[in-house]
Formats: sequence, structure tokens, C-alpha cells
Amino acid sequence: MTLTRDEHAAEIRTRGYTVVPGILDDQQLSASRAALDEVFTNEAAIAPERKWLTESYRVAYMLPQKHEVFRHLPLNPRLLPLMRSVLGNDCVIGSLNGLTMVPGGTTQRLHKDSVSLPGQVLYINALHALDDFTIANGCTRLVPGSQNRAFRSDRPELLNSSDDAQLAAYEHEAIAVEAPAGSLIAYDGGLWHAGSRNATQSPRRALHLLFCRPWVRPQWDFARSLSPQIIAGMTEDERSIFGVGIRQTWYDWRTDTRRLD
Ligand SMILES: O=C(O)CCC(=O)C(=O)O
Repeated sequence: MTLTRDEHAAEIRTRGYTVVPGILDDQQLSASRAALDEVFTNEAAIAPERKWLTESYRVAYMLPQKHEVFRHLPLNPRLLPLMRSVLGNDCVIGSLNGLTMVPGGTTQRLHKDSVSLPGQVLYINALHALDDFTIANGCTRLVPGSQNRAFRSDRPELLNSSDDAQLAAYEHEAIAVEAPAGSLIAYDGGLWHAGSRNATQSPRRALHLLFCRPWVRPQWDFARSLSPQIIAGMTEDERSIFGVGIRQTWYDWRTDTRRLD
């Protein structure tokens, strides 16, 4: 059954996640895979010492600095209107990382990516599956509807137990989200989720595009994280979605003037 954009948005607001098949077309999918593989290869030597390679996953940060493909992706017309309908037209990208669950690796602990505020979606992780997501290769698992739970206080029966016990209880509620390559798995940043054990010998690659409202803290300050050369080559729309143009008024103590630069 195909859902409308409004129905996908409603799923994010209520159960905390939605799945949209075909968010990437074939050309975008192969370009994204090739670009991420290139970054992983370039960073192979430094990944272990930076802890970008763990027993569970391999990650690459700040992808828009590292490949042109990733500067265009947030503007995908199949994606952006959905993000805007939940987070507002002025939403921005808070981070854009690539991740693969390591073949034969371990599972990842359930966690949240961000704080949450009951009744408000502040962050959405727009995970793009670059390979088929299956139980065997460690698809994302998540706890539907858990985005507004306050850890250790929402389940009175667990209040006196350890965090591990509470996480174990959450594990029982977690569902595995299987989806074909090219799908969007969009979840509230406050939803409990994790990558699972990849029991195959092949990578399970994903892009994590974290969108957020412009008035919450992004994970990265793109204006400082992208080089001046990259910023100069970006279109206005790209600069805007990465929040590069967002300025903060400041008070110049030297001249006692208001500044916006
Ligand atoms: O790629 C996934 O399945 C989720 C990974 C994740 O949650 C993370 O690395 O924070």
C-alpha cells in the first residue's frame, strides 16, 4: 500500500518512524554507494585510530565535505517535502554521515540520537538504506512509539532497576525494519533504535541525514566544518539546507555595537 506524504508525516509524529521505498532512484543509489565506498577507502588507514571503525560499525563523518553527491542529496524532491512537512519549511541538516554494519560484527546498543520534547518532533534521522536491509545483515531495529519516553522514568516498574535492565526491556519491544535498498527509514531522533548484528559477509551501508528544526542544536556546525572552497561552490539552496547562512546576532564589546556577520 502506498502512503501519501501526509500519512508518512503522521507516522513519524505518532509511532516515531516511517518507511518510504524508492527515496533514491537507481542513479542516486549507485552514485551514493560509489561515493561512500570512495570515502571509506580514503579513510581506511585512519579509521581505527579515530574510532570510526568499531567491532560493530564503520562510520564516515561530514560527507558533504568529502563528496559532491552528498551536497545534493538533502534537496531530493522525494525527501525534502516530507522533512519540511514535519519539521517546518526552515528545517536544516544537523549531520550527514555514512555507516555500515561491519560484516560478522557485533550488534549496537539501543540508543537515542537526540533529546526529545513530548508532542514535538525536533530531529528526524532520514536513514537512506544503500543495501537491502534484512535481519541477516543487521537492519535497523527500533522501538515504535518510544520517542517521548524519559529513560528510567516512563516505566515505573523498572525505576529501581539498572539501565541495562531497562534496555533489555526495550529490546523485547524492538522491531527489525527490513527494507529494500534505496528506501528511506525516517525516525524521530528521540526514538530508541540501533543497528543490528551483521551476520553476513557483505556490508550493510546507510546514509544518515539528520534533519532538525533551525532553533535546536545541530550535531555539526556546517559553516565551520565545510571548507571555504566547498561553501563557495554550493548553490544557495545547498547553503540554506546546511544552515550555512544562519547567523547569530552578537554584541561587539570593542565597539558597543550590534553585529550580524
Ligand atoms: O544504521 C543503523 O541501522 C543505525 C545506526 C545508528 O543508530 C547509529 O550509529 O547511531
